[in-house]
Amino acid sequence: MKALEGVRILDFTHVQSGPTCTQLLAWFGADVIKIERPGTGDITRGQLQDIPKVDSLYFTMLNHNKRSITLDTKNPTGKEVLERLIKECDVLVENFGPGVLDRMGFPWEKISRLNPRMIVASIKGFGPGPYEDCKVYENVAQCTGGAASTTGFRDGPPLVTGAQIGDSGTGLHLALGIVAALYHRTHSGRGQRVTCAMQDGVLNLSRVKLRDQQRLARGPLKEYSQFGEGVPFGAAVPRAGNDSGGGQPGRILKCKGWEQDPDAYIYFITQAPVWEKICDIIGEPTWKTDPEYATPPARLTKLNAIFARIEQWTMTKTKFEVMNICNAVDIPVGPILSMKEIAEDQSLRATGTVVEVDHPTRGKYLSVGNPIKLSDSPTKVERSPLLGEHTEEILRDVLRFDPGRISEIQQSGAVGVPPAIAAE
Ligand code: CAO
Repeated sequence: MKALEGVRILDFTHVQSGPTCTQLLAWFGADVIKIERPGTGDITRGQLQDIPKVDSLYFTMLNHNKRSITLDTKNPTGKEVLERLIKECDVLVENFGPGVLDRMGFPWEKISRLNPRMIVASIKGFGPGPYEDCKVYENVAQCTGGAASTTGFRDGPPLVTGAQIGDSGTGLHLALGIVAALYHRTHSGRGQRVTCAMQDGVLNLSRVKLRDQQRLARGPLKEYSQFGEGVPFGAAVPRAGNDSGGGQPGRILKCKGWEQDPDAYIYFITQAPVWEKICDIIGEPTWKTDPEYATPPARLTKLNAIFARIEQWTMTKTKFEVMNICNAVDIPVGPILSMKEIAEDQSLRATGTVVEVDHPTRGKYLSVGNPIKLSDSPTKVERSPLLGEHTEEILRDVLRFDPGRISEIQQSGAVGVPPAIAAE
């Protein structure tokens, strides 16, 4: 039995943040029923399409293991169907723009009246306050959550990161809130609202920078490279390039082949406990005892020179050679892996973190599987649904409508026409 078997999710999510959350719940065994607008469905089905008229990878990679029903929730019959679904489900998850659910005629009070055990989980861009009515996408959240102002190089503009910390990060936060509320319901017998703002989610992931903001009031941040370089600090936490957030000096260094390969680099950390081993590996044994280099405070003003010397060594090796040599003596390093290398990595395939999925109209494609592994509830990644693929099945099996009622609903225009599914 799967961890969340028996939990039914009414999935009103779209684009990336909400679908990340409901996909995780589906991977843990919940029955996720995705409601989509007839005709178009989740907008990402058609975004960044690499094969004409085929659900995009953007959509398929965020909507595995779900069922899809098309439903016009502004149509009176559609509203009746939605009411029935609310009574049959445990959790409603949505990431509509602010106020959409209320305008649809389904505010929290009504949902709670229809089903007092229902948990309503929402992602919005901002929490209550001056920006609560704003629509928000990934990079807006990265900028307003403190990540962009602390990412990048000191002498360059703020940078966003490729990791989708605003969307997927908030989806992860919401999933935890839902599971906590489900557990709470086992005692209280009641549902509750779970909300997560993308700004808050990003700030949570940028927590160490708010730590540094407060430390800055008590003096310069000595572990930041600019301290060693004698560059004064301003009023706010600066961008720190590739310095590590944990206080151990670290840099990204070139490796053999960097002239041709944009990913021939490695993250190298001069952690104090392994300093002597580093000195031996790079051929500077005297630095182990030389008072100018032997202690972390003595090294702070010489980090540029130290990393230049380490890089002289890393440039004679491939990033994988550096990885093997250093890890043999417990020096942690991080080769910069390209997406191509990750896609081809057999150990990630073996653990199901990278999976090959078959899709009736797309064929085979790669996806990221469930990064969270439960020993008694392993994840099997199933393809994403076609638009409205399960409409009839859900009306019949979940809502227990008879054929006559199903036909009435279909004629009312509340549900779309199911797709012709190619033989799988
Ligand atoms: N049937 C009928 N109408 C439907 C429907 C359905 N099944 N599903 C959605 N709609 C309607 C809504 O009722 C809404 O109509 P009104 O504006 O008339 O009330 C309309 O679709 C638009 O919904 P929306 O505001 O959620 O969508 P948008 O494309 O305008 O905005 C987004 C998209 C993501 C900016 C917005 O949803 C948002 O801010 N969400 C919260 C933050 C978030 O999750 N952002 C990350 C998205 S991933 O980068």
